[in-house]
Amino acid sequence: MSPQEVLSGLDGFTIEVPSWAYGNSGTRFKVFSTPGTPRDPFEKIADAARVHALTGLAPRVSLHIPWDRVEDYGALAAHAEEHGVRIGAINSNLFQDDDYKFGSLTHTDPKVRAKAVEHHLECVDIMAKTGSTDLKLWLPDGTNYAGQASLRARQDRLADSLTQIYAALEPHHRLLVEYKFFEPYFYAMDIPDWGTALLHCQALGDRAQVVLDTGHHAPGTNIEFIVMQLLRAGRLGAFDFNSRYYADDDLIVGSADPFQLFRIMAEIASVGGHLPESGVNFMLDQCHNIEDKIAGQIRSVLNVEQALAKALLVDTDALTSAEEAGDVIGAHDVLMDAFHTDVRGALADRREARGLPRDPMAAYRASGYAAEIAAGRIGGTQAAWT
Ligand code: PSV
Ligand code: MN
Ligand code: MN
Repeated sequence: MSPQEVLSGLDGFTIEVPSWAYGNSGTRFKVFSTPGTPRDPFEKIADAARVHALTGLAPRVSLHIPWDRVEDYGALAAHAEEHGVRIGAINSNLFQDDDYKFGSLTHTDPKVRAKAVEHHLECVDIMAKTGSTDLKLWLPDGTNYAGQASLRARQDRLADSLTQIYAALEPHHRLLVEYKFFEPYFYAMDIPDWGTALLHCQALGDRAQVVLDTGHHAPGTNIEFIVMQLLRAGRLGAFDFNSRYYADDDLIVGSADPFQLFRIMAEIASVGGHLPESGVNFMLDQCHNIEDKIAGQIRSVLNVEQALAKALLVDTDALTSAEEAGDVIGAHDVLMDAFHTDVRGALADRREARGLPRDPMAAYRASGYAAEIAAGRIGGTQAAWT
């Protein structure tokens, strides 16, 4: 097959961008503001639409409630459509309320749990108004000290809360459950790992699926193994892509370890998990504190595209033969050949053939958009929870 034929495997592949990547966010230390930062969700969507217009890869924007609360969600969805994108997952927020000091969906007090469930009902309502089909839940609950709370009772209360949330979904909605092994609590998170997330999803039903955030694992974790296992179980609902050196760094995906991103995408591509019908939502979960936000997002979606392109180049027949023959080095070489292939020219050709700029980053820089928003938007807001 020619490179262009192989790369036709990218047709239909899309990446969802987070609204919070366009706002000022990203660290519990100094948050550096960028000139032109959006002042409201409408402007965040306008910026996200730029990324899609230049790359053809990012037609959806995730919202985060309450950061993206507006009066008229229909108007926000219409605004997105006018800009050539649409609303993606609705992210709930359980980590900024004093009532949740000792837990939200796991809290011992039924009133606090009811409040946390109610917040998700608001999110489901927003889904109906915006056409979103994914409700994404990252549970920040956990404990700092052994004996602080009953680990088991917290799981039971969580299961009950999740059941109420799941019951509120419409038939075409999914519940995406994210896990994280540490932070904001450090002894035990209540959904620390993919096993816990999977068990809750399996108890809820088919439309409950796991979100894998690449920054939410201990150093050295073999993430592609988890990807494979969740795909086998039919429960890989989504990715939160980002890059990390130390913790949950939320940096540009593929920047620290492009090889890891390739290995993940190779697992995905080996079973067609990149195809739209697989249902895996490839989202970004990133913050851009010192770099230009729109450029950061362009680089991110291009990094994911590039990793997938390389993954599609893997000679699967040769790989299987080598694996079955016990040819350890031969099999590894097949994978590395694909990884070492420079696909940038072929991807530029493909973009050009689709009426997109060959070099989206250069096109963005030449467009004058950054200067335009810097001049037009004074006082961009702090978007996040730093
Ligand atoms: C916190 O770790 C976090 O980064 C989670 O990954 C969520 O997906 C995100 O915040 C937005 O709520
Ligand atoms: Mn995440
Ligand atoms: Mn995170």
